Amino acid sequence: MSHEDFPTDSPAVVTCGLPYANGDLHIGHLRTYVGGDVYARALRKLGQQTAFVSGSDMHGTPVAVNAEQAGVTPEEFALSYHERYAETFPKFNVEFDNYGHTHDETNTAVTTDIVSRLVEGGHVYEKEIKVAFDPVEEQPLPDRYVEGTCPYCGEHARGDECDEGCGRHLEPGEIEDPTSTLTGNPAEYRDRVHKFFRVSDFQEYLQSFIGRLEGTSNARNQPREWIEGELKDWCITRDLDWGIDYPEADTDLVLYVWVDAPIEYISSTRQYTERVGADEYDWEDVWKVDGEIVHVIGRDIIQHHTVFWPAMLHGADFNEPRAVMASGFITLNGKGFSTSRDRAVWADEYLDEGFHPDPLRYYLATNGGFQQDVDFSWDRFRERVNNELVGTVGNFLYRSLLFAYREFGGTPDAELSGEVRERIDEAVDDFRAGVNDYSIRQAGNAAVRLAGFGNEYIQRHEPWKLADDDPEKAQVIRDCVQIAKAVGVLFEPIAPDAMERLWASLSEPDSVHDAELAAALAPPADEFGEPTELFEKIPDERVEELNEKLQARVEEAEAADADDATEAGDDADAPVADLEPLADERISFDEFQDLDIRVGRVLAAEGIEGADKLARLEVDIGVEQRQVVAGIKQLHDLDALVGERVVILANLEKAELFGVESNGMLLAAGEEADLLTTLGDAVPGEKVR
Ligand code: B3M
Ligand code: ZN
Repeated sequence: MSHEDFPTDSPAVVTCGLPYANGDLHIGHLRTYVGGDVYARALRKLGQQTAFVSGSDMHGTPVAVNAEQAGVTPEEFALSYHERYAETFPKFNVEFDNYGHTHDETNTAVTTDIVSRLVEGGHVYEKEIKVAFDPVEEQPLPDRYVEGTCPYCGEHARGDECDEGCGRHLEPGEIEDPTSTLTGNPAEYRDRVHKFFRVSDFQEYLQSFIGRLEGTSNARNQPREWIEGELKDWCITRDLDWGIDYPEADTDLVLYVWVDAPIEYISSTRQYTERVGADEYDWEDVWKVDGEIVHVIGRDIIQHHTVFWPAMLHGADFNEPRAVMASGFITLNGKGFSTSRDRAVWADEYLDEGFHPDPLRYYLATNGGFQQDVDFSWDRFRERVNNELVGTVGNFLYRSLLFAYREFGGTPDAELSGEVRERIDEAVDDFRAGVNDYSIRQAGNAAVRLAGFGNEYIQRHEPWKLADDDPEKAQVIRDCVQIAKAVGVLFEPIAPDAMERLWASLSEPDSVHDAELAAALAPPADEFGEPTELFEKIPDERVEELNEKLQARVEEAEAADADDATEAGDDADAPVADLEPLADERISFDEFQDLDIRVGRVLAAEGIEGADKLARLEVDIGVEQRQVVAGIKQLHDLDALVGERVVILANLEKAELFGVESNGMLLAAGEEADLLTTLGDAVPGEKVR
């Protein structure tokens, strides 16, 4: 791996976190897969050789528990979901080069090899630990078979993760007040011998790795705290029948699901090579020599991908990841998705309602930065489809190509103007920068902005008012056809199907999927036919109907499980903020006026040494420059904040934090310190009222 800008000479692999094969997919899941697919396509646009792989996560208690409830074997259960996923992804144009699963022969072989290498390297040892047992059923209770209290934050936690509190991975034996999720019986801890991966061997390595890691800032910053503190060793075996056997004849332990799951990234790449041949794409080159490995995941599994996984790869002599892109969660109308309450927009449902996949891809990829939480609502969906996809992109493409077709039967004979050439170059640069910044939103918006420019350009020149023999008419239309072609190239990662249709309208001989950035400025075909409209408006009534359906469904599900209180634990796929009650007491307007709140612009931001959470910011608030200290070190990419508009409480009394004076307070919302900014162009120093 090079750490040079893409495209590089090394082959890349883009992977998506493996979905547990244990339930239906909803659009919250799709965010990661669409994100990965857009990113892989965008890399190819740059000319980067890229494979895009994933697979189903078949093992572990998330599958075993659900299979048991369904009354079938875990294998049968997981395979049936695996097959469904393999069919569903292509329907959203999420086109994996290989989609395998963790229970197949390849993954069993690769996992056994990697674990054996770790054992040979002396990184695995045996230890007696306490594991939870159901004393009535005489059954061990690994992972999701047990719930209780998180020892770190005191919140309710389940199995191997503190899913409602601090998000930490929990080792066997760590959960306090354990009870069995199978029977509700209080569990007891018993001694068992298990295998441990000595993560602490890799502390120094991980510290240097994290300095090199690219990707979204949450994935690069969050692990610092774990890696700088004491690294705990990791229990890699479980008392379970379902999984890959620990490679040692005299144990009946299986490997912990989080060991063989990421290894599927490698196995899936290998299967791809087995299909296309090593001359075309060599998995060993990628994973053992110098591949550009990019992992696209949900933000709840950052620790696995930035601590355990790179340590395993390094210990087994494999390449390290170049980048981790961790997406935020999706909420639905401001609240968490809830599979058990049926408060979700299901992948199948979206398609059954007759929607095309491209608009959803557009929404998921560009509605917020990849690492930000994004809210889905049918209203917002309609708004973005109607205004941006139809209003900006579709409108420009259709009107300009229709004009070209009617007046010239294709591309008029004229030179491309300097202004338009430059504007297309700018869009291409913007796209390329987006890819190198791991921002699919930026890459996607480059095309939308270019189409916006096209609309403005055609409006400015009003070619319909020009005489047929006026050379300006041919010129303007020639320019517009080129803009349309460039939009086709740059928007393909987001809307592959619509852009393929555009490509056909332009009589391009090859597929837009294979077109690289240079095609944006390559001459368009002289002749082409009548274009078709590429995107469809969503009528208001449709949205009302969809909202009503969703609400009715949620009410029905809530009524059905009103007295079933035991489910609370696995309810929210995305954590919903615990909202504080509204303040009882009112304040007067005068009291509000006492707060001197100002717009500011960040001039500099850096972490305070020795402090885990604190950062020091220099903020221009118009009248003067202020130094403020804020608890955002791990929550934001500090470099990226420079230049951003923020909101400051300017007349808060000064304080000293970690020896640094804070002269004002940065305003932010929620646990993740979502920074307040302004929608318009307020300048530093303007008062907020
Ligand atoms: N199967 C799903 C999750 O925890 C889990 C991902 C594995 S990625 C190697 O989101
Ligand atoms: Zn916790």
